[in-house]
Amino acid sequence: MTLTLVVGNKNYSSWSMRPWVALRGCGVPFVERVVKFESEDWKQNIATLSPSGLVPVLWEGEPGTGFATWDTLAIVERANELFPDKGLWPANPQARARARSLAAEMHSGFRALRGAMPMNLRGRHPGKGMNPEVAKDIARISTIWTEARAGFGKGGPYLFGAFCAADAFYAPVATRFATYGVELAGEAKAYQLALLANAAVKEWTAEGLKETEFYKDDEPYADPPV
Ligand SMILES: N[C@@H](CCC(=O)N[C@@H](CS)C(=O)NCC(=O)O)C(=O)O
Repeated sequence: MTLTLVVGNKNYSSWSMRPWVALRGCGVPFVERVVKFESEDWKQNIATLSPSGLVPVLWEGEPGTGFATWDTLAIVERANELFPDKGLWPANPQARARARSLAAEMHSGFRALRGAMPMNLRGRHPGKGMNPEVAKDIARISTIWTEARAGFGKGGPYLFGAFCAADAFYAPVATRFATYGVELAGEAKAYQLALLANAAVKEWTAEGLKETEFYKDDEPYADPPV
């Protein structure tokens, strides 16, 4: 049964990036269907391709008629059920619970950071978007990364040693820190660099950098190209 992951623009769609990087990084086989925001393709097909009208969506079988799972956390959980041996979550029960906590905290939190520093792989806006609420989010992220590395990360460079879905959830944060020139320190910085060097993160990023669409809503710090 073919799995198809429906995703949006790779430069901008942080929600799309998370399950794509999780599945690719853990070796779950899938094909992708990119639907660019505001495109004719989106207008014509998103209602068929996405029950929620949002991306990402994972289809088992034919996109549009097969079985759909939408929303990033649900997609990762479904992929984990289909491929329990791919290590989407750590094997150790406490590490697994902590990995889910970190992914869920990303999923439902860090609104200040997400609002003021939208994902934009090709953008470089050092210093933009910083405010006290964003600084609080960054401090919290730095703390949970450092604690996960110290408590569970002995077996490799990632939060729980080997790469898992929790890392994928923070991949768009690692790229935001590069876009907005956020400088971390110590173990958090080392982890950010390890995440940016991950092959799946690099593959998604390389494809995002080729995109040329410009969406004003995602570009609060740039003027449209002339
Ligand atoms: N909580 C959802 C969020 C999905 C989401 O907001 N997707 C955005 C793109 S990053 C989207 O599809 N926007 C299109 C629209 O609002 O029309 C998830 O985790 O998948």
